Amino acid sequence: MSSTAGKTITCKAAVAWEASKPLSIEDVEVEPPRAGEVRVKVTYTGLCHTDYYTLSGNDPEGAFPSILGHEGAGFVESVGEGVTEFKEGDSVILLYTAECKQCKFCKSGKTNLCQSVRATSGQGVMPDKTVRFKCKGQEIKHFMGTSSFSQYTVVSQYSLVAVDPKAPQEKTCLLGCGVTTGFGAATHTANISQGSTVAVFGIGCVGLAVLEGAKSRKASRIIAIDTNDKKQSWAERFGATDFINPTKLDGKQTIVEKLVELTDGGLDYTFDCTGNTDVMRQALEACHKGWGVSTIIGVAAAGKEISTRPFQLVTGRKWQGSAFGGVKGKSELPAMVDAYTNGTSPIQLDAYVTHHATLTDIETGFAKMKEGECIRCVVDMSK
Ligand code: NAD
Ligand code: AHE
Ligand code: ZN
Repeated sequence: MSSTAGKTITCKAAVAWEASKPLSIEDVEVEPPRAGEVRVKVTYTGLCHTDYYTLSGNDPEGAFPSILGHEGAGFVESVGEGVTEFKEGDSVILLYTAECKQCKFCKSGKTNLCQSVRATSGQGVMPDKTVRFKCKGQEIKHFMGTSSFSQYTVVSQYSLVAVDPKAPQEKTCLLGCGVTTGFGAATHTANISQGSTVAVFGIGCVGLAVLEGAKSRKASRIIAIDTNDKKQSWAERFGATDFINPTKLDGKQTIVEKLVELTDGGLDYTFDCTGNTDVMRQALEACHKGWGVSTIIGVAAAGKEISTRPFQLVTGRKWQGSAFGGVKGKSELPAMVDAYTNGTSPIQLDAYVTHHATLTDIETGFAKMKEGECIRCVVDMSK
């Protein structure tokens, strides 16, 4: 048993005291895990746009003060009463989309949206409705059931998965959100079929992973769309056959008209990876009449709504969404990690990591992300 088991641990964490304010590195107290919970020493976490979105105050579920972060990996430090699936030292990836294998959703075979802890994680509390973090005498909320911006975090036993300890956590942390989300949206949610045409709007981490998913399904044409020209070489490296910057069209055609012309009536599959509701509409309307399917992955700000003429749907286009790529974390991440370690993965995981930061300078990492400079910034939580 670890020397810290059963004791409160004081460690560093990036605390979001209030919306739209920089994160503050603080000493936080992390209580031991209670029944059904696991305490994890977080080694690495990716920075995802959703963390920034919540910090900016645009998340209806945002609660402050809180410890954000949901793309984390680390080691089990100790387990609470009744936890048999994990032991001290296990190498784990945190799961913001939990998997309990027992709830109606998990048992349905129709969705990855386990609801065992969803209501409480959305409120920033543990399943017993209390918190495990304290700072300066004040209770600090959890985030997405993970809170990976802390050197130690406590999560439900349903919100983590053990993976091959040989896999480097500075890379596998990305499987906790962005990469799995994009790849799974292409291969699970949309289930792209061989020979089909695909358009991906927004070539960040998520969009690149959609491209890799489309490539792995042998799509015949994969069109990447981004307002940033620098994304062209990235897109091509990850499987795009074409790149369009919609701001550089000659003015005679909209992006939808251009795509419809290029693909003889529209695409078989489109994906929004921007979070912009106008782009979501473009993605839907660029789909082929009769069968095109558009998948929304981007997270839109509070108050934003999507719209289109119902005729678009009446005439056979389908609109759907995807969370965590439709992937069941406990059931599927271990094999994704194994494919990475044995060199058979269709995902170029290492290439997604363009920037590094330490916990102490996590704000610099956020700044790079906001400037659109990085695909993923991975934070070393030990420094
Ligand atoms: P990112 O910011 O790295 O990438 C977004 C890309 O979209 C950028 O390259 C940007 O230049 C481009 N873009 C912006 N406006 C555009 C426009 N009008 N037309 C075309 N391209 C445009 O973000 P990311 O990390 O790849 O995440 C993408 C979105 O997915 C975010 O909204 C994020 O919150 C969301 N997300 C959702 C899930 C999920 O499970 N549904 C998981 C992870 C992330
Ligand atoms: N809290 C927001 C919704 C945010 C959202 O849609 N989150 C995505 C994951 S983003 C990861 O980077 C998701 O998985 N949603 C499904 C779920 O159960 O949260 C809001 O609008 O309230
Ligand atoms: Zn994310």
